[in-house]
Amino acid sequence: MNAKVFETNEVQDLLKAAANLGCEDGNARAKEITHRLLGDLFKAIEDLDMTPDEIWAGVTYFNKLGQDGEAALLAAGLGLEKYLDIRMDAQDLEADVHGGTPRTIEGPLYVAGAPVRDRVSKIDVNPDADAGPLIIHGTVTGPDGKPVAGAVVECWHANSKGFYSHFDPTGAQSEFNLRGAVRTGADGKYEFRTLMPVGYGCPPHGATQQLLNMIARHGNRPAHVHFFVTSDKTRKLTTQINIEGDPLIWDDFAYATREELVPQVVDKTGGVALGLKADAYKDIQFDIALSPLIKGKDNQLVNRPRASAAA
Ligand code: MBD
Ligand code: FE
Repeated sequence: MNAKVFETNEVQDLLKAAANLGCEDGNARAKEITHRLLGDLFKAIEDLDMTPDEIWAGVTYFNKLGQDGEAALLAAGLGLEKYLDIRMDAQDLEADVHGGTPRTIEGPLYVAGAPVRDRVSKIDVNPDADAGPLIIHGTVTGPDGKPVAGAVVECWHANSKGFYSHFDPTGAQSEFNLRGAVRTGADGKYEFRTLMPVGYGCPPHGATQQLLNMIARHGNRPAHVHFFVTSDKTRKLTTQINIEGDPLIWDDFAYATREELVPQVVDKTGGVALGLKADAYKDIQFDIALSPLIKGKDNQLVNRPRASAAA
């Protein structure tokens, strides 16, 4: 079909009616976004001459996406979440905010409510025969380069199957396994004693993987560890580290890898004295530099619905 209808009054009026632009009631921002997104979709349907079959396949896809609870997973996989980071990075440059540990995406698997401990936390609760011990530690510094006391470092990561507690389809993990929070002391230091994670893969029969299969992409992430770092005097940092040597480090389906976020993994001994399950362990030093509040405020704090549980 070559007939062009998008620019006709009939279609333009339909868009305005659908977004309810003709009256003052309702949320003006919601109307603006609805009008724009719907218009962009209508235009794309015309430009690409999408068939009714394709449209209904897409509508059906949204139903499956919701049933699978994967909308936020798809947002990560399609680079939408990365795009938000690119925009925040650019806003920082414009506002002359430089340096500090780079942000990278939060992802959909955070759970609020992990127990907060002072300086050190052992966060592996469930045994995991296939995972060796790992210590992640470092110093949190502020914009002045000095250690930050009272910063809260939260971390969360997958087990040796690539599954996260709270979202584990096998039900094998207890609440907050491999999730923890540590408050720094005067020296700004934090430490997590845990087990080595393995990379995540999208649920093989879920909506996200279904789309990725159609476009010949994989749905895997390299092994990684997530962090939130908060303190009164700085902006909240959302970031991750990747485990050095993972073959997917530069092939992450969620585009979260950044050069500064691949710290060295060092072999160490003395784990038994530290309460680890073996004497030989892997050690990662990840120092965290926080960025300043802007006019006393965190200008980029992200509010999104997040899972929570009681510790
Ligand atoms: C993850 O563990 C993750 O971090 C992201 C971004 C998406 C899916 C699973
Ligand atoms: Fe993750």
